[in-house]
Amino acid sequence: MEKLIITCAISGAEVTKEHNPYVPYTPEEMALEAYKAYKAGASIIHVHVRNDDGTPTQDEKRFEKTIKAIREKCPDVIIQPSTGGAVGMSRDERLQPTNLKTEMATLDCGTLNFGGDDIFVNTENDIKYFAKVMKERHIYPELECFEKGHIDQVLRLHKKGFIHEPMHFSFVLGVNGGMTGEERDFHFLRESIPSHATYSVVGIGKYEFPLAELSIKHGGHVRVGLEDNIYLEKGVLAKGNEDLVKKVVEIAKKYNRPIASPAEARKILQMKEFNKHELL
Ligand code: KMH
Ligand code: ZN
Repeated sequence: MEKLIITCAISGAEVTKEHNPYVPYTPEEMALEAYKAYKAGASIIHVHVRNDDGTPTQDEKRFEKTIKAIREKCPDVIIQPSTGGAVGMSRDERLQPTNLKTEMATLDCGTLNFGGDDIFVNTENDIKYFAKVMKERHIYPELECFEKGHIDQVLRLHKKGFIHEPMHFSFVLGVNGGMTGEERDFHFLRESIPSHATYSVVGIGKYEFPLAELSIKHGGHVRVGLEDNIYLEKGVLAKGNEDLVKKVVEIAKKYNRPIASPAEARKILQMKEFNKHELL
C-alpha cells in the first residue's frame, strides 16, 4: 500500500468559533493551525479564508495573505485552496484563488442540497469551466464528489475530454443533503472509480474517523479537520486541528501505513507537472 496522505481542512466556510473556539479566521490564526496540523502529519492543507469577523470570503487578496502566512511556517506543504467557497457564491468569485500560483485546488463535481434552504450549485457547465481554468493554470484538481452521481459526472466529462488524468477523487460523505458515510457507501464509491485513480475520504461529523479507518485499511487517503468535524470523540471538542490529525496518525499505525511527507504526496498523486511554477 502507498503511504498515507493526510489532508487537513483547517477552517471551512461554515463552522465558527461559537462551534469550536479553535476555528481560525485571520491569516495568522490559519497559519498557526496549518503549522500544527503539518507538524502532526498533514501534507496537504485545504484552505478557505474568512474576514476577521469569521464570515466566509473568496477574496483573492485574503487568500494571498493567508497562503503566504502558511507558506512561511510550512515551506513544503501542499496548499489546496477551496474553489467551493460558501453556498451562494458565483463562479468567478469562487475561482479567485486560482489566480494565485497554487499547485492544487478543489473542484466540486455536482450539485446537492446543503441543509435548510441551501443548495451548493455545481452545474455541468460550472464543472467544465472550473476544470478548464485549473488546467490552463496548471492547478491539480481534487475531484470532490458528494455522492455516486458526481463520480459518474466526472467519468462522463473525462471521456469527453474536459477532465484529465491523473484523477484524484475526494468522497465527501455525511453532508446534510448528500450521501451518508456508512461502510457500504464507502465501498460503493471506491469501486466506482477507475482502479488506477487515487482517492481520499472526507467524513462529515460522526463519519470522520470511521471513514478514515476504512480508507486507511483499504489503501485510500484521508482528510480531517475542523471544517468537517469539530469533535475528537463524542461530546469532546477537538482542541485544534492537530488533535484530529494526530488521531488519524494513531489509526494509521494500527494498519502499518506510514505517513506521506508533502514530497511523497506529490509523487503518489503524480503532481509533477502541476508544480512547475514557483509557489507562493
Ligand atoms: N463550503 C461548501 C459549500 C470545497 O471546499 O471545495 C463547499 C466546500 C467545498 O467546502
Ligand atoms: Zn472546503
